[in-house]
Amino acid sequence: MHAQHDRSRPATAPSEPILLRGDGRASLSGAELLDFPAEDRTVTVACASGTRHTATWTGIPVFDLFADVGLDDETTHLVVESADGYRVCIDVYDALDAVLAYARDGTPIGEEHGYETRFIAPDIDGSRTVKGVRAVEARALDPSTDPESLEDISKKP
Ligand SMILES: Nc1nc2c(c(=O)[nH]1)N[C@H]1C(S)=C(S)[C@@H](COP(=O)(O)O)O[C@H]1N2
Ligand SMILES: [Mo]
Repeated sequence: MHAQHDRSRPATAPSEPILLRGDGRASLSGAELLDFPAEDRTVTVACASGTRHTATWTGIPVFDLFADVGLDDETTHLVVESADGYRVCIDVYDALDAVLAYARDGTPIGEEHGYETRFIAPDIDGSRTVKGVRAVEARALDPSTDPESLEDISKKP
């Protein structure tokens, strides 16, 4: 599950940058994303409606993305947002194995779907595997803050 990605496999760079907010801010272009070592995760995406499918996703361990931006020790959650406003809030422990994926079963996601990147983690609900990631923000939430109050997981048109 944590096998290092075979770098000889062709990869297409996502066309949109990913915005990071931690101690600092950064915007990583698709080309810069491909410079990070990638890993594979075989994950079953399961929806409350009953749909499930398993695939091997290739991407960058999410916390590696924050190497230059810096991450507060107090970080409790990652808020992951797509361009259309779909937004989830993930406990950092559930995000430890997460990747920002750009390929699915060896094919760039954008070649087969209407989005190019996906937030994938083994232990989160399918509804929280965000398609078309635009931004990842580290948050230190007060225990009185309901993480779900930061989410918008209503279906987008
Ligand atoms: N940006 C975005 N990501 C999203 C959604 C969405 O509406 N917008 N739907 C979620 C839900 S509810 C599920 S179950 C899965 C469905 O993924 P699939 O199309 O690969 O089965 O994507 C999730 N990611
Ligand atoms: Mo879903």
